[in-house]
Amino acid sequence: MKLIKDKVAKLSFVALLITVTAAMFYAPTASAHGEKSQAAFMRMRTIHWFDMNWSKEEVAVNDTMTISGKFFVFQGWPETVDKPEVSFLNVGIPGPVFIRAGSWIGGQLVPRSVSLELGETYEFKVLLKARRPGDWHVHSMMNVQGGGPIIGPGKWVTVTGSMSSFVNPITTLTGQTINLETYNLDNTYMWHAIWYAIGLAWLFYWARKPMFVPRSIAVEAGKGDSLITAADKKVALGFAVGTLVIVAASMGSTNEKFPITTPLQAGLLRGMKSIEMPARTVSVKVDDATYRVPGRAMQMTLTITNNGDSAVRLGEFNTAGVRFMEPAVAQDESGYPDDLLAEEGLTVSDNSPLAPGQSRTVQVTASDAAWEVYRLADLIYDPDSRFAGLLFFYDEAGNRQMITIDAPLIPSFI
Ligand SMILES: [Cu+2]
Repeated sequence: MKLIKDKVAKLSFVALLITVTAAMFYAPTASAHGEKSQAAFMRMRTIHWFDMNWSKEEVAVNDTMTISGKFFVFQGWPETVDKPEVSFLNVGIPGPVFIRAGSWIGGQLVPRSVSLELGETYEFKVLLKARRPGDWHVHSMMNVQGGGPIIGPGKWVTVTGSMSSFVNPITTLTGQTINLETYNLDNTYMWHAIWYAIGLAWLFYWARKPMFVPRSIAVEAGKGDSLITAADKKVALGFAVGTLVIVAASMGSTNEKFPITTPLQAGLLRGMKSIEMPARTVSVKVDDATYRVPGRAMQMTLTITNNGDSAVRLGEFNTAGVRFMEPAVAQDESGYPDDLLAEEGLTVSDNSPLAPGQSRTVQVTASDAAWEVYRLADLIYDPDSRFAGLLFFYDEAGNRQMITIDAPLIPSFI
């Protein structure tokens, strides 16, 4: 009976091993990446992405496209998230369906982390080369140390062609041209197989002996030492010495084959060039803001003062990549993703041009299903229910001015 139990235990162990191994090799394609489950305050109060442009909606394997735009590093950065002192400009895509061929902030190449300043606006561009065919949701993204990935708006891009034709040629510093996609792949497979086989041999050596229950009984009876024989010790020593010999020999031959190597480059770039934004001549005070849950609408009372020399009108409210437009003043012609664009989402109780020197209190409503679809309304369940966003004002000449707002949001359930 005990023998059968032990056999069952062993078989289950092997089955578990096979399952875990299989799971490592099985990775189903994910079509979205949880952008909606990222806390709303993270998306609304950290990095504000705007003027986004995806250069193509369809791209063939090996062809390139760019995501470009601007981002504003919100000055009211939440206390619970680390400041963007070590940040990395990235893209949010489902796995390596594109390769990032280059990224720039303020025209400077940023292959490494950068330090960003709160309250500054930066211009960015990411060059992508298509690798895997399919429909992919392509986002901009900022990885912030201690803050996690902060995702920007996403747009669907179709990659056509065949992945087998994908190439990624680079020239090394020693003048050799290699295809990174397949470079030394056989060697990689071989080493995985070797270490896997050694690991399996080690497991099977010990698994053929009594396991779990008999072992536990022996240890409890104070006979734990008798479980390991002199032969076992020799085998273990053989494994240890063999491993060291393989590592030393292969390291020696690799050093001989590749005498020149450089370490992976890391470090921090400081003093990134930010954009000089037009001087702010409009000031906005948020008197109150409520979110009406049944109407999926946010209502703000704003007191707007125009200190400039041209009359202004409110054209857009942008938060977490969702754009609420006042169609009489501003329309989108950039092909912004539909689900993030509320073309008629912004209504202003009195949006007649506000003359220079004048001040006016208005009711502004931003309504769209996106509040719920993008789970921005979850904000109201936060212990610190604050919202933030960008307001865009336009003067008579069509010049745009960006104003940030940041205020508590009070929910209304009726
Ligand atoms: Cu997405």
